[in-house]
Amino acid sequence: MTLFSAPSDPWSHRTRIVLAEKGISIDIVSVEAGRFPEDLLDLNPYHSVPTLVDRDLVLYDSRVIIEYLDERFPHPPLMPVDPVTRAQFRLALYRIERDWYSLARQIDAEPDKKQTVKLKKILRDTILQSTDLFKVKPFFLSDACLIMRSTCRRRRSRSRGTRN
Ligand SMILES: N[C@@H](CCC(=O)N[C@@H](CS)C(=O)NCC(=O)O)C(=O)O
Repeated sequence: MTLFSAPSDPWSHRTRIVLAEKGISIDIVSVEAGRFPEDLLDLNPYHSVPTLVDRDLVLYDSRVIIEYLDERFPHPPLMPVDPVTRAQFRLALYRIERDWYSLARQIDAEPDKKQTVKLKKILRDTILQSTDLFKVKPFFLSDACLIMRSTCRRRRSRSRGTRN
């Protein structure tokens, strides 16, 4: 399995968090935005990263890739079990995509430095406004939200010099 991924691309990052959490071994092809290799351009009509190649299957769009990985490698499961929490989880992802990722995209595309500083401040403020959401439960949304939980756990173990 191969993942085309860009080092500063948040959509590639979230795909790689899922790969790491599930312990999936994969070849990572690191590409630079705007300088994609021919094989990636041939595989993906939208010319975007992340792009996953699993034998004959080619997937693009991080959400599509992440859902495929979660179904193909079910352990540990990243989605909660009950429909209400699943829906809340999807809604939270949708809001993060609309409110945070859209700003990240604008920052990336903005040529003017002053405007970039402004946009970064808006993004920082938007994230800070959400801190109450993170305080509601010990981990984002619920105990079932494994992506956040494992990321936090991984960071803690790293700072303690242990891994679990
Ligand atoms: N909704 C897509 C967004 C992917 C996306 O916009 N990726 C950017 C990251 S740089 C990209 O590949 N842009 C095309 C380019 O830079 O040429 C996803 O979730 O994968």
